[in-house]
Amino acid sequence: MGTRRESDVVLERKPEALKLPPMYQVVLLNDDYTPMDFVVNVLQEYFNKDRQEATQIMLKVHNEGKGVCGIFSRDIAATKVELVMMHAHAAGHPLQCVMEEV
Ligand code: TYC
Repeated sequence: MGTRRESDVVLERKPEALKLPPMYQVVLLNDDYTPMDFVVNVLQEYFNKDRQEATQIMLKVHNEGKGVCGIFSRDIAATKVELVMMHAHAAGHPLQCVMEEV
């Protein structure tokens, strides 16, 4: 109690159990070969976007190099990345999809 000296200050860590789990954004990367309509379909089928929002995200990726498709728990994000990559590569497209901690 009383006056706190600088040497008394401790950094308190949030108890582990109360921390929220980390979230991950799934990101599409641009390339020169994957057709635009294929990317729009991916956004509709795997990320539940309507055609208009899917087109906006695809154009953002095309113009800026990357774009966020959605934010998920780690397992859901990893599954989305895997499914999108399998679908793209099975169709012969070099589309890249990655996850990044938010
Ligand atoms: N740049 C591609 C084209 O001109 C379109 C594209 C958009 C590719 C988004 C990948 O994640 C991507 N056909």
